[in-house]
Amino acid sequence: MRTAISFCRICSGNCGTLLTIDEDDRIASIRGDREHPLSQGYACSKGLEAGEMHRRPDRLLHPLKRGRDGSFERIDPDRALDEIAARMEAIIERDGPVAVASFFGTGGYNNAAVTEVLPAFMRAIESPSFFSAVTIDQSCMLVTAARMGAWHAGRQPWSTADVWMLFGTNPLVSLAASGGAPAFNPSKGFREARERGLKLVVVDPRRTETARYADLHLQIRPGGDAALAAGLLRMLLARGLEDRAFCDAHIHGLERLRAGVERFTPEHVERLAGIPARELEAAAELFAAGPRGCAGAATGVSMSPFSNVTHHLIECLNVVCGRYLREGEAIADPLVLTPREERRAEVVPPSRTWETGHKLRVRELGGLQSQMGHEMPSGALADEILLPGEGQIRALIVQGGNPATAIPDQRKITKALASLELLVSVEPFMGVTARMSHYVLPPTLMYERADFPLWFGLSRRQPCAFANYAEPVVAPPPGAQVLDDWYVYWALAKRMGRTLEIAGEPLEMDAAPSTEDVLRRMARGGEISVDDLRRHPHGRVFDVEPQLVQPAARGHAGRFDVLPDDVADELAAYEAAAGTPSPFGHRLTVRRMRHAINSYRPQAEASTSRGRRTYNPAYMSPEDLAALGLVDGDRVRLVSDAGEIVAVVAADPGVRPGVVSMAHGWGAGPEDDRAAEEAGSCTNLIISTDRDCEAVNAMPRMSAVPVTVVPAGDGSALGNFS
Ligand SMILES: Nc1nc2c(c(=O)[nH]1)N[C@H]1C(S)=C(S)[C@@H](COP(=O)(O)OP(=O)(O)OC[C@H]3O[C@@H](n4cnc5c(=O)[nH]c(N)nc54)[C@H](O)[C@@H]3O)O[C@H]1N2
Ligand SMILES: Nc1nc2c(c(=O)[nH]1)N[C@H]1C(S)=C(S)[C@@H](COP(=O)(O)OP(=O)(O)OC[C@H]3O[C@@H](n4cnc5c(=O)[nH]c(N)nc54)[C@H](O)[C@@H]3O)O[C@H]1N2
Ligand code: SF4
Ligand SMILES: [Mo]
Repeated sequence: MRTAISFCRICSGNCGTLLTIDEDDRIASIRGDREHPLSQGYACSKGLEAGEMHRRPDRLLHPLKRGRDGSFERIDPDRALDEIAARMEAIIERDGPVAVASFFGTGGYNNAAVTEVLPAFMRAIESPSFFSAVTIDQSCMLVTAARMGAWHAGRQPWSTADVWMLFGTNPLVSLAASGGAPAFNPSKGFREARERGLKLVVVDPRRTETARYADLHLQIRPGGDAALAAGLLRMLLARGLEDRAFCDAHIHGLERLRAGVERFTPEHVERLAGIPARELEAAAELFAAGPRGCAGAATGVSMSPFSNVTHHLIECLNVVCGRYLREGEAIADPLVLTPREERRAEVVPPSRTWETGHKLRVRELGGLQSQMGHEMPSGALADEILLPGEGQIRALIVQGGNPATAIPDQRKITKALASLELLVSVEPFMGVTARMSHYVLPPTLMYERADFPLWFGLSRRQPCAFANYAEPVVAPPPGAQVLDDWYVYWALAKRMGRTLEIAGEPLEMDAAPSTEDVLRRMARGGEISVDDLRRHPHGRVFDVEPQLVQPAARGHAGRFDVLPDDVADELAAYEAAAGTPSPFGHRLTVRRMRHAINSYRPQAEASTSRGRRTYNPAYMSPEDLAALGLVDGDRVRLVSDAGEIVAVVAADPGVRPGVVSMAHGWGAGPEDDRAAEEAGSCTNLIISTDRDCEAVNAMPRMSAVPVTVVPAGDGSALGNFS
């Protein structure tokens, strides 16, 4: 037995872990690492049981090729790469590089090297067809920054905040960092902040684990957030609670905003969002009192209808109250492994990235600029694949994703994927997308490879100047032919005679670099070297020179555009839609489950034996269940305007009546009629990408989806869809 120090890469928490490894190089047990400066011993069941993920009997250990009859056979890794490269080359030759696309999923993000190498591969083959989970996740944030502008120095941090308002996020389970809320050991982070006096407002139709820490929980009607944010803005502006000096210096269109939200009186907000006037007032007062703090949102907002205008208005709360770092203030998280970026007290003006650059043929949709490059909207991927003619996508490589389950309108996206000439999955398990792929290339798993945490090279995500490095601590299982994720793209580029560039410099293309070489290439020019970092296996908060916000550049004239025309139009359209009565009785809302990451359940084998749910229940309030004559465990049909699924209900007194709260990423695929109790139910079978999509980024309406709940009797012989 030996022990090893590492960190978990299943979700963005990146909790420090201590592994016990047996004589056969197998992970015997995992504990949370108390000496990890951020997670301080915290780890969830997924991380504690990740040893099982490495040795699950269904883990893929050899590359597979699908035959005509749909069955898979092993193929030598080099041969698989030769064949894939040759097919990509032929498609590029015939149809141009646009025909070769990639989809970067959640399983790719927690692997630092591939986040650089896959975009480098797309640049090397000159293909603009880059898609990722970002555009079906929280791309409203990118849209807001590109339409309103963004503050170059970033927001005020959690550590000095007096108030925080969270819209549609449950970091206690998701470890999502909404605008800077604690994403490392979140329960401790929230508890300690409360103890020092931080006031927390949580806006969520469900009494979540996070809402338990709230001073004020607004149990909003799903999809009501735009009305609430507009009502809050109206109240703040009417009472003169804005930061006048900041508004005068940095905002364009404040009077337009004031006029635009004028209609959102407390009565109107109550009608649209179900929030009583006294709660609206209490929230406005808490937020305005600050004086420091922030409003942040995540998937409950980004997936609801009119998500872009909603997020825009939420960010306006920060803008009008000037909740940003000013000249001379210290930045919480200076970068230590890469060169510091200057951060200035100025507005980065709106960029409207989708108006220039590559466009899809579908609705002429443009791209969004993320950390990984120019991203095309995944909500339109299926249509783009299915639309014949010049520019059609004919090959797709999926990096750690499961688009067949993750992208709404499952029937359409699976039809599109099935129509491709070449579909490749870099994927450790046989999920719905892998099963459809021509080639499946299984990767090493986290404890088998060197890595940085997810937030590598990204400032504004960590609470301090923290850095960490993981060594590979176990070997892949004996005989396994697994490849480090990034290597796949290097090997394809080499075969296609292309040179990859990282941080503006070419990567060695004659002989494959090691994973460590790639990571070293990413970490250049910082104050701390990888060698320094490796002397601190628990990770370290580096005592570096403080980084201060610099003054605005000379002559800088950027301003926040708080209510551009398209945002005003969306607000009017929102109001009209929200005020229209619906024939559907309930609203289906998104949520996360503790033991799953989207469609990925790392401890799948262990779940049944430990009594965890093997499906995604439809959580409803006990009153709603009683009214429908249902009890916990009954089957229902959930009917939307796009289809219907069978689901199994569970009572949750924390769910607002009228709401069906259900996780996505379940179900066996549209052609597989395993029961809802066995495989779960795929909510994306009843979500459309033909209507209710955002204009800019094609984000579908994935939460607050109108549904009717129909009791399915004793449900015998019902499949997971009908
Ligand atoms: N209706 C509805 N749809 C949604 C959402 C919703 O809330 N509701 N949420 C959306 C969101 S936020 C997201 S991010 C997307 C997720 O969309 P995807 O990222 O496409 O889906 P995941 O299920 O996260 O797929 C991750 C895959 O990575 C694999 N994997 C795990 N570890 C590794 C690794 O080390 N290497 C590689 N190569 N693969 C690995 C897993 O086996 C899994 O198949 O879904 C979106 N879709
Ligand atoms: N355990 C676990 N952790 C995860 C994941 C997982 O699947 N499981 N997925 C990861 C991924 S890919 C992502 S993107 C993040 C997401 O991280 P979060 O956005 O924090 O996700 P949730 O925990 O689902 O929180 C969303 C909340 O929004 C609420 N909500 C739904 N509709 C509305 C609405 O209309 N208005 C408001 N105000 N609230 C609404 C839901 O009730 C829910 O509590 O989590 C990541 N972490
Ligand atoms: S899955 Fe996320 S929260 Fe759980 S141990 Fe791993 S990093 Fe931490
Ligand atoms: Mo996500």
